[in-house]
Amino acid sequence: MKISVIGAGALGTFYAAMLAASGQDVTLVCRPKYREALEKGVQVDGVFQATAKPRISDRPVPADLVFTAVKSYDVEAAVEGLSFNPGTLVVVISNGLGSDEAAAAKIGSCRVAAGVSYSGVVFLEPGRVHVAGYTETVLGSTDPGARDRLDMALIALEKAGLKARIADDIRAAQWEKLFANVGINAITAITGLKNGMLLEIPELKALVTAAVSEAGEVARAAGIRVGVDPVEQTYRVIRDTAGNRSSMLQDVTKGKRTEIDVLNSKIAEIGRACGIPTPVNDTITALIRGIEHRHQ
Ligand code: KPL
Repeated sequence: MKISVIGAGALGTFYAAMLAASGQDVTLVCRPKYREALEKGVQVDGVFQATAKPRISDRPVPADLVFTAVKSYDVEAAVEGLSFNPGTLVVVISNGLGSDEAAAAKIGSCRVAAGVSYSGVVFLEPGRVHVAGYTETVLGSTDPGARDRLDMALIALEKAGLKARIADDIRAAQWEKLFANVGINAITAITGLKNGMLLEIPELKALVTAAVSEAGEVARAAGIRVGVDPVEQTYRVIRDTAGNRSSMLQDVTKGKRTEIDVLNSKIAEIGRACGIPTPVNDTITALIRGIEHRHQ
């Protein structure tokens, strides 16, 4: 089976290295400027250790299983150039809501699954990442055609030694992860702190709790049946990824655009549509917008 991983950021490098190190046929698709560095090999350290030499390409290659590990705002462009065989499954690994639906609108929902990744992966340099904590990948699709192919992705991840499972209700699974991202990402990006500090500083713990409680109310109003308590779930993810620098903290440190649109801002947007006020998420969104403007 041919696997391709699109995106050589923290998550893409992590998945490509783990899959290739387990002997699977993997191509890591990256931007041309990273090609030379990645051709020397990729390396994971920390909780997982792996070195591998996946094939490197600066354009999409035909594959049976594709993992996209790009930012939510780059997903549509990433799937646009793909070529498929009749059984190809594209697993869109992203934070927030809507990326898999955007991919499905471009390439057809029967080819698209969503991947929810709980992975404390830190990008060190092109080809090198550090895993600071617990990792798990939850897979699922709302399309029966894609659901039939999910085992292919599950088996590939398990062969790579990665914890993975298929969710019956992928939308609920995305919301469960969204709660954690709403509580962690922007507040760590604003404060510059690692995830674990959010439970150490009482005022920040209260802020996390307020942001996630709002998100829980919005989910209920939107008719999402989540199987977890939003706040407890967020505290659990904070503990599991305590040593991690969140992806948004890594983005603002590099002066990059953040994923606020699909996280706290998305909660505010759905809240408005459902008539639920979200002052805490509105404020957090405004602060991140300000930080993004610093770099323009
Ligand atoms: O998904 C993450 C992220 O940083 O985007 C968590 C789980 C919060 C780990 O840092």
